Amino acid sequence: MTSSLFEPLKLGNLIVPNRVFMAPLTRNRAHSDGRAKEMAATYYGQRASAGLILSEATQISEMGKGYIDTPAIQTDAQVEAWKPATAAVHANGGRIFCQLWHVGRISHSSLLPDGAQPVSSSAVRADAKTFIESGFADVSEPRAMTHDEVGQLIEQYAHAANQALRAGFDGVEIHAANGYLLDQFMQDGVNKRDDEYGGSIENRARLPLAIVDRMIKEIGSDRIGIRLSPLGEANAVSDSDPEALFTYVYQQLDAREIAYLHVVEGFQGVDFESENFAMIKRLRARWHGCYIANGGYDADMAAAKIDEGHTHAVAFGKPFIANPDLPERYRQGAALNEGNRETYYGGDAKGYTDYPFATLGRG
Ligand code: 8OZ
Repeated sequence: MTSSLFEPLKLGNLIVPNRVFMAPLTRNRAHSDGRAKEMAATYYGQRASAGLILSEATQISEMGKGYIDTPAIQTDAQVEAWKPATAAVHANGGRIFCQLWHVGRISHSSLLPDGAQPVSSSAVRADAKTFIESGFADVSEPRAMTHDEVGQLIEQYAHAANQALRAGFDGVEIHAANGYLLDQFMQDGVNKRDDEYGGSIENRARLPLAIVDRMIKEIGSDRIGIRLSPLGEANAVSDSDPEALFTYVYQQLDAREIAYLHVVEGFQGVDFESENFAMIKRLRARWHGCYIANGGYDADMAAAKIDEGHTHAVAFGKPFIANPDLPERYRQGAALNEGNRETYYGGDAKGYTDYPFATLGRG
């Protein structure tokens, strides 16, 4: 039943051995200066049997940080800190892309250099919370990025893409989903700009597409994927016509022939019979490259949607937290470990690197 999960797949310049991908998972276990910790090497190395690992969201700049203890990749020290993790994945036969993010307005001044105000497309505060030293807090009031700052941001993405390859990642995924900065530019509930980055759909899509184009020049289209969430379910983004917006974005990305499109098809899970999924399917028809689906799939749902031609691979989140050997468990139909929610975000090795394997092997 689940055998289609174990067909190899060509993805960019890689051949991946299975379609059980590890979704990007924020774990808040980096040093406060954005260096990944040593134990990240154990964690990612344990999960190397994934067809592809998408790393936890990783900041491209100091202003891109929105939560405590998330990793970054802009400085050389941060590159050095990632090397043991990418090396461990490769030593165990795996592949890993670095998910590059900038949170935009989903941040708090206490996390930013000199207590700076977060930046966004426009000065519109999100009705959202983040996690800072003292616990959950409302996000801070943002200011609109200047036109010059948008130009600098594009360069910061290109720099981060290079740094990611230097750190040993096989490629990068642009995080343009879940209400973070690039979504704040695309969706008109947030973007109220009157320059070339605001207004029409073409203008609102300009920044993410400019980043893709700049990164293609830097590292080549084969090493670039992108993550989108057209349903706009997270972090208080909204759009007056999401289907029109994302139809354009999918078509524009399609023409650029990047390695893959990764779609959050449901933030709290996916209902294949829903109106939401009907839109996801209509959008899907605009994209001809490799597609990665995400959103509470289990092994049978994933195999069915691969067989139907809806998706090439599925990114699994929660199951990969608690099951380092998830592909093998799916292959055997073995029982899954339950994850402990209390250790999802922050903490030490407990709930991070201590979940048991079903089989003998990597530990
Ligand atoms: C959970 C907690 C913090 C961040 C996302 C990067 O939603 C995240 C995230 C998820 O894409």
